Amino acid sequence: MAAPMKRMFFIHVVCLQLLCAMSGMLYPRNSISRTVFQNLDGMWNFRIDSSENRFQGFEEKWYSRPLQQSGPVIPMPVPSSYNDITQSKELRDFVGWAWYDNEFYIPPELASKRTVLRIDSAHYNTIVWLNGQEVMQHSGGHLPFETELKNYNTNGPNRVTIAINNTLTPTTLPPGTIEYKNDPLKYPKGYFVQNLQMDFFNYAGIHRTVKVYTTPKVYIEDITIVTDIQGSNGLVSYTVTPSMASMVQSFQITILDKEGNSAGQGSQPQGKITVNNANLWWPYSMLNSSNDTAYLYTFKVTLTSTSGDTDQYSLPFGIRTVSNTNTQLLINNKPFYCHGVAKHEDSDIRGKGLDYPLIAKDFNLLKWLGANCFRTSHYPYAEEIMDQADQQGIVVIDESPGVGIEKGNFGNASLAHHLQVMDEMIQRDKNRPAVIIWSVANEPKSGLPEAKFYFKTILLHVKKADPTRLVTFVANADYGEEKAAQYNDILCINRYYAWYSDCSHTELINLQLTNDLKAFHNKYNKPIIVTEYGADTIPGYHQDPSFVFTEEFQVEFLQEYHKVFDHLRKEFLVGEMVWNFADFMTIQQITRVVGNKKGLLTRQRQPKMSAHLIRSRYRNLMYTNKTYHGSFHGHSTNILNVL
Ligand code: BDP
Repeated sequence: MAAPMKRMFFIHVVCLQLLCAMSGMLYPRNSISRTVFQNLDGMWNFRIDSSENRFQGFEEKWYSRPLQQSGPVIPMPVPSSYNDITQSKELRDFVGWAWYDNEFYIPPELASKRTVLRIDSAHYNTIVWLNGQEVMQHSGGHLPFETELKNYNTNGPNRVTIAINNTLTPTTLPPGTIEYKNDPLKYPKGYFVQNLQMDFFNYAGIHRTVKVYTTPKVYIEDITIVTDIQGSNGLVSYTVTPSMASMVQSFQITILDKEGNSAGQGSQPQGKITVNNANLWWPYSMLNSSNDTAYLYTFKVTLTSTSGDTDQYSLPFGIRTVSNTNTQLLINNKPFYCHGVAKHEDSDIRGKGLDYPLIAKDFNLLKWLGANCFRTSHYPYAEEIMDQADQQGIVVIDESPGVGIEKGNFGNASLAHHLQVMDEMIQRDKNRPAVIIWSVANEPKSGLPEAKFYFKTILLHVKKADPTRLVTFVANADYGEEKAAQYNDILCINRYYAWYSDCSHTELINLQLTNDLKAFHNKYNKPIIVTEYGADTIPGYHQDPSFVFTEEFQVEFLQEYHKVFDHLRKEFLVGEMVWNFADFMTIQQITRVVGNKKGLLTRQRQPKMSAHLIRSRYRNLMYTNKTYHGSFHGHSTNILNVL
């Protein structure tokens, strides 16, 4: 790559200053008053700006006319990462602005409605134009952004142009750096590389759906639901935020059960509704014969405005509580033991693009493995994935894109952006029963003195925004060096004994891991989840006795960890998560053989030997007291039915 990047950074600064104002951003759902009338998924026109300064698109105003008039375009699927779609190495490894455009129609009869353009996620910095006029910017991948469209055509097509820049800098989340290689004997003038501080490929593009939807002019902007349990009743505290409070004539609120019967009502924008004999939301592994797992109610709001218009929105939600003691994680006041996986949004061809068959396959595999939880390592996953977790009763540690925070990433600009991202994430996922823990970061350098203020600020901010869930960052520092873990509600710890240290020596795992976890618990007196442990395994490689990278080694490695887990879960260990659910793509480097191979499954979702081990272990765990709160006698087939 040869190009000075100064202009590109300039645009980053612009993006950060003009972040879209936070609003409710309820997920677009059809109702009697709302229509998602354009789903712009499909083939878009696409080109990258590979000019020397990566700025030709702005200099020539590519947004001012159809993209194909600016030069050659190719068809690019949305949603998808663009990197693996062609045979071009330049496109796969591109750093800079990528341009998309497409057209859509807005029928004249919708002119009286509020019309919104929503992008469910684009990575990383995004600028959007409608018919050549800039309509929004957003900084950060993995989270939705939207804007009301005001000046559009009803008598012809509307052209939407989207420019996306995937450059990671010290103040983006995740952070990265651009490094210029200045030795003229080795590199051409202006040569640079993008350095990543994370272990996954920096896929880019329009990763999730683009939609146009309508609401009435006076609309339900936001809904917040917090639940509690009193005896056999559920307490549902809620706030409904209208777009223009002065224009609201009335609210009608109904809680509907699964059969569509009313389970409670309200008529104020804020209040508390008691649901008698509530069906609680339980993780599927806590199922017993008398409860309906992952029970979802519907919170239906009808707003009538002073002009006589109504807006209606129906939000699924669950009644459940989350809490902890110093040795337990509690869901609905019962001990919950988390046996699951850390995942990635990652697959062949589409990279991080939303893909319904993949979502369905992954949830079937989670159930097949007997996993009752996953972590959205290392960024918020698509809302369609989170919906499945809510519906299928799989608990989620919801993680921000704060991965790889090192020295140089603890400054004020980083902190301000991190807080903004946490707000956007909480705003999006705050009503989801599956989410029980917010993880603000993965493996930051939390042994550095500056980490203390940084994480104290973020963790307290998140706790204040949502006191109903636990907050944490996922740590890998030594317990003696750790500077910020005291602000976590629960400790999430990643460990790689016998892999990154004492490689191959599985006989040391028991001693080292036991001492380490006990020391952490003694120091902080909080429950612990081991959120990562794993070994790279090339499918089809076998050797006995075991040898690193073989399937035998992965099984032996996991089994040694399990011995420690089985001992410590009687004390303070409340969860275990294998790294990783499936193999995933990384940058090219000598420690990665076409990606990270620590999956229980291949990237194509076929099981390695270890998947069978975990499947057997997790099924057994479902029968232990710590994951299951009811009586099994005579009903054990219920568990098997849902797998
Ligand atoms: C951990 C990171 C994860 C990596 C994993 C590994 O949290 O992102 O992929 O190590 O090296 O430290 O496989």
